[in-house]
Amino acid sequence: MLRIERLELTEFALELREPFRISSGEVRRRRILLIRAFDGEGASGWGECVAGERPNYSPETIDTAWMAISQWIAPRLLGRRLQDPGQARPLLEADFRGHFMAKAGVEMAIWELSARRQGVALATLLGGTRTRIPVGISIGIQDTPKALAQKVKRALGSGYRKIKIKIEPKRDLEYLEAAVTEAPGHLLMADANSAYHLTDASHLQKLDAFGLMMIEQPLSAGDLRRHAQLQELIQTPICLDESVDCLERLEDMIALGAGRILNIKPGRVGGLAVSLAMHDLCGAHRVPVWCGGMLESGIGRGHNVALASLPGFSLPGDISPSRRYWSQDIVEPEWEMDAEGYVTVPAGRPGIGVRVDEERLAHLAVRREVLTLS
Ligand code: OSB
Ligand code: MG
Repeated sequence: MLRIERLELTEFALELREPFRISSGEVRRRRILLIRAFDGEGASGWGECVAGERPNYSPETIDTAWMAISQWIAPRLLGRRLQDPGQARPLLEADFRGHFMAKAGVEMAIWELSARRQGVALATLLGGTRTRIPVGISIGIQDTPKALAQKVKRALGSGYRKIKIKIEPKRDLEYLEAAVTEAPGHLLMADANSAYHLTDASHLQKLDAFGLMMIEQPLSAGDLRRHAQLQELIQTPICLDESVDCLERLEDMIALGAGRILNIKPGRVGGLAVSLAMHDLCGAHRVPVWCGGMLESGIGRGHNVALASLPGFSLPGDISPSRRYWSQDIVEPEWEMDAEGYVTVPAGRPGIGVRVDEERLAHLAVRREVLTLS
């Protein structure tokens, strides 16, 4: 039994060590929204909302999420008794559409709170079995193919087990050509973040020559049927990201053949309960899954590591170590990757297994709100 007594929201920002550019925009400074849930008995848990500053990846932003949490989510959860953290999500469903990133940030804080109350690792609470997670890097769009080739070479040398290259029309074939001079195609994949249209099918067929692991989200989020048509025309397996924000969309993906692989981001799909259901459904249909990333701080990263410890996460996740993104993360210890390209699941420690540097967070905070009953 668990009662949510208080929710605390904090916004702060971390400077990325290098700008991260996708087809729809660039991030240099990551605005981050953290959620801390308290049980009123001395325990608390952390969550992170993955929404960006602008609605270029999804319709939500960090500011819409803040409003959704304080106006709509908190009143549905505060003071409620939950048998287990899996009961949080249904309370946010019946009369409240969308805002999955806002919902996820809070739901994940409740899972972490629950794990800490029980003194178990979040990975264990979720049913995780892996002790270490294979890691992939996501490389943003570079100014030149040569610059990309250098990044790919360095990533391979660091041990990364999958290398994802952001592409867009006019920055695709030449760039992938440069990438395959440094790494074999079966370690490479491309992510278009919805930059293409079905009318580009004959162009996208040219990507088949690279033997990529997959192409992620070539078309718009709503284009499930068009993704299925595209998959008929190309050899490279399509992996969906933006398109699948709830369990029903995953059912549609499978039924239509709109994608052969799923990128599960708990922050995109409304949290860990939905992620578990997606993991199970994909397992039943033999759809490989992996855990994506959203340039999270060490807190969101901890949730992703815990989720990726489930047995079905057979492909490397976008779970790079803290150093890849920040000169200093907000957690201790920072997330690290070994020379073989694995992150270790912190099995012996409760919750996500890392400590939040609260003093530094207080120093960096630009906005705070405490939500309680009354
Ligand atoms: O499409 O997977 C994506 C980051 C921001 C927005 C969208 C995406 C990404 C990434 C980063 O690819 C993955 C990471 O956190 O390392
Ligand atoms: Mg993606």
